[in-house]
Amino acid sequence: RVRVVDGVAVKVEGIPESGFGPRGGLCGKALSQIQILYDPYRINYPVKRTNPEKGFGVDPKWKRISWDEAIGEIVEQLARVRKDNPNKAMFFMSPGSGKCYTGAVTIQTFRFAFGSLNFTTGGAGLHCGDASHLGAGMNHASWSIVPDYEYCNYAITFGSGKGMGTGHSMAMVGRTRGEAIARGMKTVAFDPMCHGSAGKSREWVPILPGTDLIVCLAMANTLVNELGLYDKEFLKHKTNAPYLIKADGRYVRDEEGEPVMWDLADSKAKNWKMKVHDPALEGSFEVMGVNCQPAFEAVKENLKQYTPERASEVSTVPAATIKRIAKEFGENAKIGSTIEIQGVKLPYRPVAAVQFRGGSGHSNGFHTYMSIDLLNLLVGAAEVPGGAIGWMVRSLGYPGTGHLKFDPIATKDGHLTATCWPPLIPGTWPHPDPKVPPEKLDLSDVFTICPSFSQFPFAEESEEIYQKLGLPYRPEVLIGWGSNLARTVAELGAVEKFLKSLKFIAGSWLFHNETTEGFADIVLPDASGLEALSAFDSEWYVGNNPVGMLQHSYHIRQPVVPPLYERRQWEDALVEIVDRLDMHEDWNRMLNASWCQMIGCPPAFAPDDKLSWEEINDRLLQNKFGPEHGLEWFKEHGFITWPKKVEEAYWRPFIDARSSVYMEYLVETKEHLQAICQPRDIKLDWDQYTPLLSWFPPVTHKVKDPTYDLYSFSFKDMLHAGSGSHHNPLLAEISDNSPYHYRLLINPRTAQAKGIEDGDMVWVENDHGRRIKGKVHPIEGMHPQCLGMLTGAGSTAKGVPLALGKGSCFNAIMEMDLEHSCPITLNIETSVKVKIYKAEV
Ligand SMILES: Nc1nc2c(c(=O)[nH]1)N[C@H]1C(S)=C(S)[C@@H](COP(=O)(O)OP(=O)(O)OC[C@H]3O[C@@H](n4cnc5c(=O)[nH]c(N)nc54)[C@H](O)[C@@H]3O)O[C@H]1N2
Ligand SMILES: Nc1nc2c(c(=O)[nH]1)N[C@H]1C(S)=C(S)[C@@H](COP(=O)(O)OP(=O)(O)OC[C@H]3O[C@@H](n4cnc5c(=O)[nH]c(N)nc54)[C@H](O)[C@@H]3O)O[C@H]1N2
Ligand SMILES: [Mo]
Repeated sequence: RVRVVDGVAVKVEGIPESGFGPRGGLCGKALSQIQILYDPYRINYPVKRTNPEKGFGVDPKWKRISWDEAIGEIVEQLARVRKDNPNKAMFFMSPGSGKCYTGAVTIQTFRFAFGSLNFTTGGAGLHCGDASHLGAGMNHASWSIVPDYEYCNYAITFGSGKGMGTGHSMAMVGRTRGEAIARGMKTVAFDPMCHGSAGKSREWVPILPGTDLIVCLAMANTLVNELGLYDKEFLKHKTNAPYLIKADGRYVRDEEGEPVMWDLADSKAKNWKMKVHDPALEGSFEVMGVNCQPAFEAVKENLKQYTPERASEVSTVPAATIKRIAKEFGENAKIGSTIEIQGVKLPYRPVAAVQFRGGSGHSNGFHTYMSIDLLNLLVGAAEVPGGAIGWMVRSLGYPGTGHLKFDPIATKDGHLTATCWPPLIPGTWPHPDPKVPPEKLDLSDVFTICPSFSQFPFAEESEEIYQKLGLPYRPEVLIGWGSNLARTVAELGAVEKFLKSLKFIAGSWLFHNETTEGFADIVLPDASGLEALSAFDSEWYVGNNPVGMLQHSYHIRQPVVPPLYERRQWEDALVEIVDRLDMHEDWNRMLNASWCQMIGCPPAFAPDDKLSWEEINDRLLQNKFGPEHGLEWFKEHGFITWPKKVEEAYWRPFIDARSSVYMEYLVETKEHLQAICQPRDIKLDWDQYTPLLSWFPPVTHKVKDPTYDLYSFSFKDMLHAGSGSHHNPLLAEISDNSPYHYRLLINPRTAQAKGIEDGDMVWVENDHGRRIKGKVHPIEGMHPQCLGMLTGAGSTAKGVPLALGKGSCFNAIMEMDLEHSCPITLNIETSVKVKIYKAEV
């Protein structure tokens, strides 16, 4: 809610009546939106590059042009490639602004209407989501998970600031977390640094980057093999633990091709579609002449090798700590207990283990995510009160219309599948079969478990791999908004080379950044969050809605002042592009498919509709909430709420679908992918394609040269959003006065041993010779073998002078190739092994 005095916005406030937020409080980023609105460095007019040369640091020689001319050039380029091959146009967006859902929705809808398979979010997802979204999608049907803070008593985070300054729906999660702490919840943070999450937790467990996997396997081993603390009922009926597997690792399947379990109740093999009373979790059986065992038997056996002592050697976490936390987690789960909510009796499991970019952003990301989540599945703490819960994946409908109705369901092999997953993004279940030649630039049609945020086409090795796989075309045009992908992907030189290879780059931004200055041909002046209209911001249910029993809330965004100068909302410009390309039929079809049918609403758009951005928003609101709740109603009321039912919040007991403790699908995917990759000499770490969750050292742990003795990483901060917030005057002033924001943080004893003092200028160099410079600041809250720096610092863009030259750009020392990626999800390795040495000042 924004206070406007005499037409001038003066203050941003929270909305106490809405449960979707902190009930009134705000973070610094929200408060400083006013500074963005009136910043004198904003882009106010469309501009065109007149310098044909491109690259980091090149002066674009901007020339102001009219909106008509700017859209005209974009349309000309799009029309040209659409006739030739629409896939030559790649579209992009960023989650880096507060309008990310609106932007994602519209650009995705547009590119599918346009006919292109190519979309990128740059570094987004590649760093943070490939493993996390895949894992949450597979096991929870949701984009991400959090502890159900309303009921949780014991929460562990593995590299995640969820509710502590970062992560999704931070303000809402932060409030409910705060309330839980006030009533005594214990929080434990595994993190190399005592900052966002660990600094706000009861217990900080320092850990080496990339080793959460072995710690979780050791905790699972302790729970299963030592303490016998696991939820047999949950494993039997809500996971694939009882599915019978053969010696080759595959399921035993019946005549219908369905996987089977052994029902102890009547000593028969039955498939998942039948009523199985008491499926066996242990033992060995003979079914249809085949010797087999329940998957859980294999899981249990495999875990035995991961002793807390072994995990301790790798991770530096003391074995006794691993054992104690495993025991506390298991005991606090209160396995077998129930709770009554709204008169419904439900399992009560008040513990959760969650992670995000810090945990799974590694070359062992898949196994890491799944092993952390295994802790939840072992004790049955998933989508029940107190456990790990996802964002909204089940809706029984808005009561006034019955629309907005969707459910997670069981599909292939009885496995859980999300149905309101963001349209057109792969990643949940079932995974398609890998195929060649590929059609998509991100190669997610080859690496089909990757939720499509990949290093391709940015990586240096892209061309070589495209040739090996026979990708029949190359991109020419890049269009979108917001992202600063030139700097936020990784390996700056490779990204520069790719961006220079394109014929035309255009997009909409608030400020210039390395991407616009170095590479864009046309830059449009976007309207900022306070100047924009959107009913789409609440639209991404699985990633951006009230969790747990917090009531359903659907908010709109509306301009508090009209856009200043010639600024214009990007979505409004996009509708004009649809118009000028005469794409209405395709556009309306995609609006219906993605934003009506997909979420249990009737279609709302006719093929020949020619609607403005306002009219599209109005149509969608009426479609969901009835004709009396159109845009006019929402402009007056801001948001609509309705109570949540327990069956929606805690759907697990009501939905017959299973999560995985055993990744059988990897056996087949490995075979199919090997058949493609091996004859073409494409190397992957095939060992990771094992159905049994296992320890794989990340690439940083394979660096042999002992002079590279520090694990470096970057972290996010409550005050900043990616690379885009460092120029904000309010935030810049606070950051300039903080000793942490723009320094290289190391442990005081590490500094001393290296003869380095507070304020010394050093080089940070990786084992491939890439290096960056920065000023050291020693802090106690840093693992002695680590070096941390703030994400998004180190700007070189002239258009944002308050950010220019502050801090170091971590991405400049990140490697980007298959070796530095998770071979299953393609998540990039976000930790870098480095050495540091004094630099000349
Ligand atoms: N304020 C703010 N909020 C944001 C964002 C933002 O830029 N600013 N960005 C949004 C986006 S796009 C994302 S992806 C999320 C990211 O949300 P998070 O993943 O919560 O944030 P990060 O700071 O990237 O990483 C979390 C923690 O992981 C630690 N870490 C690094 N490596 C490891 C490791 O190997 N193991 C463990 N256990 N810890 C490790 C870091 O020290 C850090 O404290 O936040 C979202 N919310
Ligand atoms: N070293 C390192 N690199 C990282 C990360 C990390 O933690 N460390 N995090 C990774 C992750 S998780 C992510 S998601 C990506 C994020 O990387 P990006 O998607 O590139 O996001 P930002 O860096 O926030 O840059 C967003 C740009 O959008 C602009 N912007 C902000 N609001 C608006 C708006 O309303 N409209 C328009 N048109 N523009 C706007 C900002 O000015 C800024 O230039 O970075 C990844 N890269
Ligand atoms: Mo992200």
